[in-house]
Amino acid sequence: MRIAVLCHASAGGSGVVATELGMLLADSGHEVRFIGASVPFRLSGRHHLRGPYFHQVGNYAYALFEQSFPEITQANALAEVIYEHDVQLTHAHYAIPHATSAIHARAITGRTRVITTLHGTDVTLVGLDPAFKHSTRYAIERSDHVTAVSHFLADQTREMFGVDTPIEVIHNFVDTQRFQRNHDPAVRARFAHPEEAILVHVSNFRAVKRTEDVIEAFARVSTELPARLLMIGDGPDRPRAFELAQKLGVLGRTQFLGSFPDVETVLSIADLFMLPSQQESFGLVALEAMSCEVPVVAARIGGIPEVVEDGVTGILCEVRDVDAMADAALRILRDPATYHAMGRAGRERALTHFHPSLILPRYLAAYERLIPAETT
Ligand code: GMT
Repeated sequence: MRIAVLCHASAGGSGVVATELGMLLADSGHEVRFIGASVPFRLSGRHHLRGPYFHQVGNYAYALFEQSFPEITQANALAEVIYEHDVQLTHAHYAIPHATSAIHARAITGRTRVITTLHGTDVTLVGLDPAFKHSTRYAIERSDHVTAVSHFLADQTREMFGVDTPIEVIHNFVDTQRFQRNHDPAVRARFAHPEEAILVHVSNFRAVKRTEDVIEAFARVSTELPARLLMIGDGPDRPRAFELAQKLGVLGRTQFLGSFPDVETVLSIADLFMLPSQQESFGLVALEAMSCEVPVVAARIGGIPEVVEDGVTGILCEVRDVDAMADAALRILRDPATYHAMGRAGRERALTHFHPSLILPRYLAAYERLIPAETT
């Protein structure tokens, strides 16, 4: 099948899912083309002659225009790729602007079917803003098929937008080969002494991630046992998290490692993963941690309970309840039996519920319903 993919290139779960899915599809013989302003974060260095291919959307500036029009330039670039490569199906990850661009390109070309995957804030936050609400509803209603990454998100979409469009829930997946425990003490030694616990947080440091709660919870944990905190990613709240670490006297035990694509190098040696988000439609990075046998302490919010099994693969706490999160972390880290059992259960859950071999066929079946096999 000839497939175009639109996604956000910046470090974030929707781009990760789009990229990993595109790689899997290309590996199984499909012709996959990413179209965007820049190469998606995790695709960097991985697209090659056999695909997935990357087509860049130019940034067109003209003196008369007060702003650029990425939705139009992306739709135009997609239309070009559809004409040149006879693209049959466009998979838009995140409603805005990708689904609207894809629908626009479909109207221009009279070709391609559009499948939209809703990821989170495209529905729960930004998509609901009056600046985007009508366009988001239009994108949902006019896509040929819509999927959501959790039951929570599908329900929210129906409720918030009052749409009766069928929404298929296809959970995210994790590459369990890539995300697995690394037992090499030398790798661990790069970040901590053997007696220290390693706590990790990964996000794009937006307000919804509540990164300061990670710092506060860690400050309490580290008064009780030797520990290090590794903060991975970057975004608007990073300076505030840094300042709080300084203020609470834990900066010496905290490393802000910035953003990099191979987060498994750190997750694979972690002892605990923290995700105190205020909103999270799925929590892909919690799944990646589970796949690395890392127990998760997270907020009981959104789609997280569909991923992290409370009391089994981690502990869920109320949003903002930093004390409960610190207690949960201590309970896990102080009891080796609980720690190992949760780690193993997390890995098992990743293998049995979120393995690519379970999820890829779901997407392929959706594609094939739109593009029957005899026309490919
Ligand atoms: O919707 C967002 O905030 C952005 C998006 C991203 O690109 O990081 O995150 C969402 O999609 C991920 C992949 O499906 C999910 O794992 C995240 O939970 C979800 N984020 C939120 O709902 C806040």
